[in-house]
Amino acid sequence: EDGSAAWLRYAPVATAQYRAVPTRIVPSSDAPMERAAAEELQRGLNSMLGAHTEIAAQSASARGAAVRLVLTPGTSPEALDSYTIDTSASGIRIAANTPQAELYGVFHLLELIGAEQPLPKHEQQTAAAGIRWTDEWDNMNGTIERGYAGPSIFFENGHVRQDLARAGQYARLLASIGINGCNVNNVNADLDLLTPAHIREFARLAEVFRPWGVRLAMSIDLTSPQTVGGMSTFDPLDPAVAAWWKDKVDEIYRAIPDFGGFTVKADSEGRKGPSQYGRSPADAANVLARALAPHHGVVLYRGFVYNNHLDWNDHKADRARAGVDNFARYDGTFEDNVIIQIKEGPIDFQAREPVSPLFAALRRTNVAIELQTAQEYTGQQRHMVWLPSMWHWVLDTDLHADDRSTPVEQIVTGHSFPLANGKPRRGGFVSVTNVGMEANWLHHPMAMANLYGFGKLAWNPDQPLAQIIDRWTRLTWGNRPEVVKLITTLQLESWQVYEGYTGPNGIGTLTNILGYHFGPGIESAERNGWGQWFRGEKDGIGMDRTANGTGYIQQYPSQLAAKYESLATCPEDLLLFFHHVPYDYKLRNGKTLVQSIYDTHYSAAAQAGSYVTRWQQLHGVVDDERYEQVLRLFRFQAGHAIVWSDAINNWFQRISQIPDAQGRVGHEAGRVEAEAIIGSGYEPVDVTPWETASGGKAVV
Ligand code: BDP
Repeated sequence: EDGSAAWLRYAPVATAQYRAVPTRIVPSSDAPMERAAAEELQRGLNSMLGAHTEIAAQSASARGAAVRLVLTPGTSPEALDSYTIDTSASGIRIAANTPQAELYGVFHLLELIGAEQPLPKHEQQTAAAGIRWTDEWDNMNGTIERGYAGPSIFFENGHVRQDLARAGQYARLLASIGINGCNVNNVNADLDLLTPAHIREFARLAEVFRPWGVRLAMSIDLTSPQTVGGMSTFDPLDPAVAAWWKDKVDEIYRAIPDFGGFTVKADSEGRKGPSQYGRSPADAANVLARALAPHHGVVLYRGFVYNNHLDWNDHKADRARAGVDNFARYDGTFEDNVIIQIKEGPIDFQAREPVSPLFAALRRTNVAIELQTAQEYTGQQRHMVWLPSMWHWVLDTDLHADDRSTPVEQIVTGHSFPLANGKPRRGGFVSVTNVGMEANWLHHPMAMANLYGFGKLAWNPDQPLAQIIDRWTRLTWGNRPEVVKLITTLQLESWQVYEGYTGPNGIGTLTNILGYHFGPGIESAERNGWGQWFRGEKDGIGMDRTANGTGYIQQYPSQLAAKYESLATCPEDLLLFFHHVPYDYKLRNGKTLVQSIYDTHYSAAAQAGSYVTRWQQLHGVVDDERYEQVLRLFRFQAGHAIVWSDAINNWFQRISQIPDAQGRVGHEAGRVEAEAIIGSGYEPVDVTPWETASGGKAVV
């Protein structure tokens, strides 16, 4: 059990309730996707039920009991993927409106069996939105930006890999959770990506995705007309530039007829963009959109545009404002195949942020939500953090646009504001995933529950979290009740535990901001030019984003703005995101802010520590290989949670000058400091920043 099968292990199940499942499969046709669906069904049934299932010729469809796959295509190319499953005396019928939905129906049936659930008499499922993509931040040299599980499965040495077996396996995993697009390269795109030679290589990748209904997409750099085309400009309003993009896109579609589209990061973190020519994001997005439209391709233009040279001394400067400031005024001017891809929060994937107000500001423009399965700021797959808990909270957040109910999930699925540029709205969900060559894809055996959960929420954002994690656990670890109970309990508590020992009360992830984003680095998160600040000062802490401060809160629709603006109604888990308050500010639980910070860190670190002993109950119950891997990671997390909570509590005690009421800070029980050990050849040294080592010292 090396984890490579993820949730598609197809382990044997108790067969009693599946006796009536026929052993004959009648495919809908011999086309590649339909063939893949029939073969997947055969593989799953044989493996889980110990059956000898055969795939019949299509013409055999009329006679005898069978699992029948039926394709009834609709007329609109924009129709959402949909399938039904019916069981009756003559067998099981899976009917779908697209070949990929047929695959989804097959995977759903197999999932029910794998999780030992009863089969439905009749079930109908339709995707919540058309865009259900992953973004992979892979570079063509084989490295992955913010990838934590080995090198790229797509590229090496500047080329698409020769052996794409793993890319094909990944596409199958994506299809099994309803994902229909995969952008394979870094949003910080290689500048020579679009050369003819590379496009031919990308076509090979698209080929291994195709049987799984996963459309290949690419991130592109807007300077490509210069860097690849040799032109003197990349001004999106220059007709020659528009012509270049049109030719380039036509060339791509000749090689990849089902190409999904482009993702664009521009005018952000050093990437060039339309601002260089005084042009807008709409100008840039639309020139690409017009080239892609005849082929039904889309542009996912990222809303992650901000000035990364903000001045710390300017108390009005606020990176959180950038989304609305840069995009709201262009609402309604984007082509209808442009989708603005908005990170879930206004900063950058912190352990908790409020929802981006840009979702409510774009009323006549397509939008998709960008979530991050790669745990960049949430423990980098060395800590267990089940992010669907956070995502569900985000998707459920009601922005109250126009004083009516407009939860994020209704916005990104096109229900709250039904039109974009006069056409039915398109939108959806994107996950930055960054799988790698390590056998189990994401390093931590628990981390694939995040990708699984993403797929499930993208298909149906209303699916209960408890059901999602229950299914994942059964498929990944087996159906034994004690296994299911323990793993689901741990996963469901993990986000709040992580938040508790890293950054509660909306302070954000107090991590090393300038480098690798892992472990505490509190001072480095201030005065750094990147605007990711929490303004810890002598008098108090937190970013003042009220009307007196940066004014960010006013970017929300009025009801929500009023709630955040007032200390009396601001949710305390976002308090320091919105307000600058004194350290002895009284929280609703009666504790002072600083005491609550101390207590939360110690108790969350202790809870993370408890994962180890709780996990040990499964020794000999789950397979040894994954048991040991998880045990090792839980031990690491337990230790690192202590490092985190010590660092933050020491820092708070020093800056606030208010001691912990229980006297723990700086006197943590059971601690032996490395510098207190007398050893030859070692010397204590001061550590910078001091808070990242207990007592500010390490030994070398
Ligand atoms: C930040 C990452 C950086 C990405 C950027 C982005 O640290 O590596 O390039 O987001 O999303 O979180 O563009």
